[in-house]
Amino acid sequence: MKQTLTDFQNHYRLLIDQTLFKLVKTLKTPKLLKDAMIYSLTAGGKRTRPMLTLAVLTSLNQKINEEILKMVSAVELIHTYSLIHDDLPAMDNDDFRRGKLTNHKVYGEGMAILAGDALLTLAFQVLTQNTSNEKLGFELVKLLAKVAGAIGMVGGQVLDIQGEGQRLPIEQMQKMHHLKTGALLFYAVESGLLIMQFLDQKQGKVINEQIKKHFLIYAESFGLAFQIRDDILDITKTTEELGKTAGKDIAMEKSTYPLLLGLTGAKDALIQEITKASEAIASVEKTQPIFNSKLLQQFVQTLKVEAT
Ligand code: GRG
Repeated sequence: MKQTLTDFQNHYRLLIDQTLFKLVKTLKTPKLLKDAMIYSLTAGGKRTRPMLTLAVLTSLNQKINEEILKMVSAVELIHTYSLIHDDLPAMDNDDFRRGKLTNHKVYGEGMAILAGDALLTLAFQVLTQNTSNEKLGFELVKLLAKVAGAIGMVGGQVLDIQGEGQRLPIEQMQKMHHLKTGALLFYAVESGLLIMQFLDQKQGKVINEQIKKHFLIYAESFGLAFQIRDDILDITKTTEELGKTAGKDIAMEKSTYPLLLGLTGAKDALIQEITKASEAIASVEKTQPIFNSKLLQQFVQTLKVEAT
């Protein structure tokens, strides 16, 4: 595989953007709602979650077609809804996200809530209407419902709210992050394995329990590393650099890795998770020559922060 992660991201970013835009643009729904949904969907997200699924599929030699692009985009609809709701005055109360005004600042609170609701439900509609293999559609819906809901991201958000103003024990903070941020990233990897198992008879067979275990260790450590990085950047970058209010975690008295471990401790924890993910994915390559770990290795390395 000659392709670098940057080439890969440049190529698929455009395709994911187009897929998401089309999914909403073609809805027969009031223009105002559509505008509010499209506003946040096209506000410059990095598309980390669908990109991660595509990297899993590509690492296993799966060709990407239009149907797969729709399937992998569903999680981005959920992610976008979660950010719109997270920014609301009743939650984190943010005016800016990705350098732009938050959804409720442009469309008002009511419309922002509804745009989030509509994106959330659209994700499941997309999976059921665009997956020709019905059993695969069902399995993806089942997994996405689990990671996005009360026992996943929403549950994590509740633990986050309950933890405000307290210094949580590290295990509790980790559990909260594992659900709030980790669950969708975990889905991004696991859904890639599911797609392989259902769509590619030959390659899908490669994914035995041992291989799956390594991928899921990668997914879990990727999720934790992603959050530790986010916590570090919140205190080391400016609002302009972040595109959202810096220092928000301290202002809202949230438990973060730098608060509990110190900045150096948080950076060490980040390196530990990146190494764990990297080793897990390297083990797949050792046992499965058909698998090329390059993209997934590069992907997790993008979570490093500069040492100071
Ligand atoms: C409202 C149910 C509900 C859940 C919200 C995801 C989430 C839960 C809150 C977001 C708060 C936050 C900043 C979490 C840290 C990790 C995170 C999800 C960062 C944003 O994800 P990126 O960097 O965003 O992938 P882009 O802008 O690239 O799409």
